[in-house]
Amino acid sequence: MSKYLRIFFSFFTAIFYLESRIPTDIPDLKILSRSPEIYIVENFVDKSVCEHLIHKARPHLKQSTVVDETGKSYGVINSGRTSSDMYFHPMMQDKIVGFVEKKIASLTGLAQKNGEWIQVLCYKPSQEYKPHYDFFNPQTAGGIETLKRGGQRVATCILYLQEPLSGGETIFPLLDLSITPKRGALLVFYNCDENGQVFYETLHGGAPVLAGEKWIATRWIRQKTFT
Ligand SMILES: O=C(O)CCC(=O)C(=O)O
Repeated sequence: MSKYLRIFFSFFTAIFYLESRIPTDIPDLKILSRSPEIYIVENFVDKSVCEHLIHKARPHLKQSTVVDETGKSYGVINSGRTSSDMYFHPMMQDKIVGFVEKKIASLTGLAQKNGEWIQVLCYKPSQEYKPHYDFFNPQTAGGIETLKRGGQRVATCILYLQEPLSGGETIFPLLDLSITPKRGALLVFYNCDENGQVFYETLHGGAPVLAGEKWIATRWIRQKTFT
């Protein structure tokens, strides 16, 4: 490669890295995709944090729902999402929940106040979340309603609290990516750019659990303060 070509490529690469929202110098961080940005941080929290979140969440679990496209209610039961879940709404938050929220904000550089309440999910054998998008559709009444609460979901952060014995991978079918849950690891992906332009490659889901129980905590981060 000629000297000029090399200079051109180094310049281009430098610009690309400057624009990336993937943090640098984080131990145990593995980049899974640069566009859209997807990465995982192993050992993000320790076992005691995972166990605490599961213990606190367990008595409050209810059948999971999805955004109601008609905008009439907050959530509707959908055969594509068969897990159970609960939200750590402000009345239920404690030191550990605050610790996780702060740690995610510090990793991503995205303000803590922009995060939705952490949601803990439990999948039992055969339960799954079929491929879907986390960003809201501004063409539907439900999408318009949810967008009012802080804008688009810029990032999704999935903290693995307990790995199932088998199955339950987080999958990105359009990117041919499959992530095996590992307790304590945090998966982060960006659903849109800074202007809210969505990334259709982020189609993702939770594959059916085949044995054991899978527990995760999800933190979605909006463009503005979540209300
Ligand atoms: O269960 C998983 O691995 C994926 C969860 C998910 O898709 C979500 O919370 O949006």
